[in-house]
Amino acid sequence: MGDPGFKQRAFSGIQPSGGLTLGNYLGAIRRFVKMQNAGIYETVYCMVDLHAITARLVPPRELIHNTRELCAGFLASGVDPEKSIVINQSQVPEHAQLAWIFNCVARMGWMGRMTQWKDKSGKNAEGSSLGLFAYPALMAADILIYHATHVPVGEDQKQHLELTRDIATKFNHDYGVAFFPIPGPVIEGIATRVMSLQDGTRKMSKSDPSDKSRINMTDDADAIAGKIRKAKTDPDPLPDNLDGLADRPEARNLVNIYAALAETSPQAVLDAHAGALFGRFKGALSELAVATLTPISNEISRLMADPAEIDRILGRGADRAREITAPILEQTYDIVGMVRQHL
Ligand code: AQP
Repeated sequence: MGDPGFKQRAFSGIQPSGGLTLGNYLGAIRRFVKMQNAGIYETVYCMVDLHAITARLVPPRELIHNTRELCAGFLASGVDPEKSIVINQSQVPEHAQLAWIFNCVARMGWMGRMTQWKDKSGKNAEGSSLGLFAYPALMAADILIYHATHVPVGEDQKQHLELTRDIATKFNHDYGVAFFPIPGPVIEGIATRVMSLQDGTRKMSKSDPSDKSRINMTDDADAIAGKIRKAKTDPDPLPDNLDGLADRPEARNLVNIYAALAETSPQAVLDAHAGALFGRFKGALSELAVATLTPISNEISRLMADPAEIDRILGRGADRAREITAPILEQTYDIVGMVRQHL
């Protein structure tokens, strides 16, 4: 996986479009930390604030708060700014500059086929922002401005990553170069798609209008327990094997969440809880979720008490990032034929 001709570098980002959810944590951040600590990759992790304004106008104060809180969530979960480059997208202007070049490489038809565009624009494509339509080209730029080879993401981002590969391939082909790597997704584990607590067929999401549908990483113990208690389930006991969860999306989701939090397999969860009714299983899940998440939410609160320190970390991350991104943008401009003054 990844492109063997390039340095092993992982890039991933999360939108500060709302508070962090358990889906973001299990599907993305926890794996960011594993990749950071694997000692194989250079890792770059990003608050993608330019993406966060594509779907709706986020009030400026809210965007600032969300971005700092997201950064605090990264750090509280184990992302270490000494080991990883931690940045805010808008502070590294080469992301948006390369995105313009990619807007001219990507085809309208490619963008129109993206399921996220279809889902988020819904029946109102005419009234949606151009930024929402062009979102995947900016995402491609986020990744390729680092020549990243690996991208840890949840299942929902797989299609966008395929488009990133298409853009890199077309750029290389059109200009007759082997300049951009063809990055590979890192989608592994049981929590690549954490579902809503209220509807097991929909992804848990920060922008779901119902707060009961998700566990926020800043929820306290009572809120976590209350949401798990009210999570939609069915009247049947837990089965003893995975086939027994086939047509029970809500039950499967809670088993998967338990397994992901406990870092075990869904079958091992069933081995321990087969025959239990949901009242009892939810109690065990609450205990596990509270024990795992409370230290993180406490640490987020501690970090948020010193916003200047968060801004300093992001500023330093941007300086380190630009040592990589500025030369890659210059080389891209050279390839494309933009006149530069080389000193
Ligand atoms: N439910 C989920 N299960 C597993 N992984 C998830 N991710 C998001 N939701 C889940 C992963 O988190 C990373 C960051 O996602 P994002 O914030 O850039 O956008 P998103 O996927 O659109 O996440 P949300 O929470 O649904 O945000 P909104 O509501 O603003 O659109 C990605 O790696 C994603 O796969």
